[in-house]
Amino acid sequence: MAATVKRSRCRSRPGPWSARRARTEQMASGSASCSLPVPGWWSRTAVAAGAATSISPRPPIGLRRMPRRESRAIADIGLVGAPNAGKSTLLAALTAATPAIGAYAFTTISPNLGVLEFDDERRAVIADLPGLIEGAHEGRGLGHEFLRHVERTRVLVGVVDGAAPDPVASWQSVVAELGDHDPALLQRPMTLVVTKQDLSEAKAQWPAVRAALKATGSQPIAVSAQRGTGLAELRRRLAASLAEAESVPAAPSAEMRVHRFDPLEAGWEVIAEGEGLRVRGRRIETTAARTDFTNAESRERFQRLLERLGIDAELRLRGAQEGTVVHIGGVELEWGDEA
Ligand SMILES: Nc1nc2c(ncn2[C@@H]2O[C@H](COP(=O)(O)OP(=O)(O)OP(=O)(O)O)[C@@H](O)[C@H]2O)c(=O)[nH]1
Ligand SMILES: [Mg+2]
Repeated sequence: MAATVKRSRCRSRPGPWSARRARTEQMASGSASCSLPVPGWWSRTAVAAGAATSISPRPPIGLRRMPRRESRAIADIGLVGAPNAGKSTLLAALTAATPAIGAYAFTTISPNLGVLEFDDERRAVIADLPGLIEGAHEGRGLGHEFLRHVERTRVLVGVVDGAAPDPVASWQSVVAELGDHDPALLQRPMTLVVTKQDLSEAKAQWPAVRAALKATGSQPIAVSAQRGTGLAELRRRLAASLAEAESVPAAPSAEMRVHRFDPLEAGWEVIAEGEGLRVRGRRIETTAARTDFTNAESRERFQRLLERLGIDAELRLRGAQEGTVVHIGGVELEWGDEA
């Protein structure tokens, strides 16, 4: 049975990654949903990919809006690579997680999460994602689903099987799938590891693999997840990548923002979408994406912005009522009635 997490666990804590950590730790433990009975809101938060949702008691007054499906980050760091590359083994080597590991493709079909602890006591959640095969961006091998998991991480670790017959070609096909799905994924900070270096095939190929990957602008690290070699360097790089990711806005690449004509840059509009409504507008979408809906103060701030911009009133005019789903960027909110 799903336990209800204490209110304080759902509050953001100081430190760059800790608020997300609070939520993803719950997901990692597979346990709970945040229940934050704040006036004006009720909370129903997806706790893990495919996990059941839970609904907190309704507040006595006001409108209720809440995220219907959590579309924000599942983890700070995502491990990406071809099937069987060694992603789950790497997760197990870096964290206390105990994912299934197998000498065959698609051992992992939903993300495994672990908590990576840094020397300075910071922590980050790391997700071992299912393997990507050629054609993933067209949905092959559950590719669409797997690529959506990749979207929901902030920095990436590319895991290259150093003992594969052609490690570089196999990695390049993963890169192609990421880019075909969304070119912005390739703009994310990414550290490349070439793993299985305890095997003689991997050791023999390493100089050529390193040279080929360096030629593409990467600085690959040789690791053996089984022996633990190279992991200290990987941790250092990840700490730096996370710091870099914190300073980069969560929006698409700067290039897209500069060149794209966006009539809604400064304003917003409400349009019909399926049986629900969609609010479009750069500012409101960006704010929605950055709002931690598990945090009561953040939710209230977001609500005040909806009211201040007049979006709240427009939604009512457009017929928003009990159960209407309102999409804002990748976030879904459910409209509740007024008490
Ligand atoms: N010798 C050696 N074998 C490794 C290493 N890392 C992974 N393996 C082996 O490679 C195989 C695949 O490992 P996994 O960690 O399950 O690979 P994965 O990338 O998670 O695979 P999928 O979940 O199927 O995408 C297993 O047989 C592991 O034991 C390593 O550092 N050294
Ligand atoms: Mg795996």
